[in-house]
Amino acid sequence: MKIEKIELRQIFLPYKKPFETSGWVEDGNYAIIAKIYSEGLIGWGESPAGKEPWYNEETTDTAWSIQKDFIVPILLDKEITHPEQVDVLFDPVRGNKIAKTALEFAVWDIAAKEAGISLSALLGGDKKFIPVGVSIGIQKNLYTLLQVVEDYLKEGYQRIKIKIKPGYDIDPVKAIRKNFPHILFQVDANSIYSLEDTEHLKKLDDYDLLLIEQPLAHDDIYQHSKLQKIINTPVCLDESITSPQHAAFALEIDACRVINIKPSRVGGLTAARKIHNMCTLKSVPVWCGGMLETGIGRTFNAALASLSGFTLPGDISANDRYFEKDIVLNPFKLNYDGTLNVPELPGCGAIVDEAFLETVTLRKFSTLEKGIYQ
Ligand code: OSB
Ligand code: MG
Repeated sequence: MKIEKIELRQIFLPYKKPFETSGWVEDGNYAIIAKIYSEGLIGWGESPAGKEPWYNEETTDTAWSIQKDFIVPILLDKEITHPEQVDVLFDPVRGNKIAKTALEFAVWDIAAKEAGISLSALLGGDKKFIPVGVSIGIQKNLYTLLQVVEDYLKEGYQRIKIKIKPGYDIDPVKAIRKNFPHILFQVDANSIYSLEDTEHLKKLDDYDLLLIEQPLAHDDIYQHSKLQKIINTPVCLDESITSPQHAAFALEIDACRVINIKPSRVGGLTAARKIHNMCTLKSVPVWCGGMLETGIGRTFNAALASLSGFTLPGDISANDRYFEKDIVLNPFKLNYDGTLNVPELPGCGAIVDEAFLETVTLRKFSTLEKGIYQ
């Protein structure tokens, strides 16, 4: 495939409700949507960078600048024979994984469309339905939290994840476990604790949690191995696994017993699948996390989660859990058994509502035949 033209647009799509973690609040999705043209085909991608650098060091602005100045020029006019080449092409640009993702995704989308098969099939996925859960932000009190959990369980979500922070950890976990003794249940700390909190975190061992996600520093792996030696709850890494190499290191030193794979955190599907393959060989369970993506990014997560090693429910909830109206015409709907259908259309499967996309666009960039223009 020859990459003939690339368009970027930064959007703002408000969430139904603000999403609060241990360290920040998000009011909407500020992603960058990429559209790539190649020989009559169109590929879509999404870089779900935040407006502020609270999750990791990237923001919408840094991603925009890296894409415009470095990533787009690398990809433009290239002849790509396999989407795995993109990872190699982007490698000279250090870090900036979220920035790379939209373009990497779009090439995978075109490759699947070229082959006339779904992205899941191209990746080697073997599931038609993927089990999903929901990630619940910090609520104003325990009563509201229990209500929100109950509502999502009634909708059919298979697993509940709550965000925790000091002063809002043991009590909410205890309350949920008491009211819903048999549910699949896990917590996410988004790097708010330190090793000094080990004894406190050990109290979570009493509540049969599937895992605790990223309790310690966002850039730490070693201290997580010290924590994992003392607590029984499986540690799951999110923020600190930014490459297959980090995943290998973390598994080697038993810093985690589960990995949350977000393709956007590791630069795209090629790296994400490598981590999946590595974990499968070592019988380490993985699940697909999310970044509150639009209906475009969501399809890539779903295709990835169709691979056999994704045995735990993902944070790939139905679109209506996030948005009043999404930028796709075919949003994911939750099935009664708490699964989502893996898209079957050729490519990623998102049918983009381009007229609506235009109305939520904050800025645009396009390459033309000669040179790059804004
Ligand atoms: O830590 O997993 C996280 C959302 C934004 C940034 C980081 C995280 C999250 C979530 C929600 O937990 C995942 C989703 O529903 O997409
Ligand atoms: Mg997380």
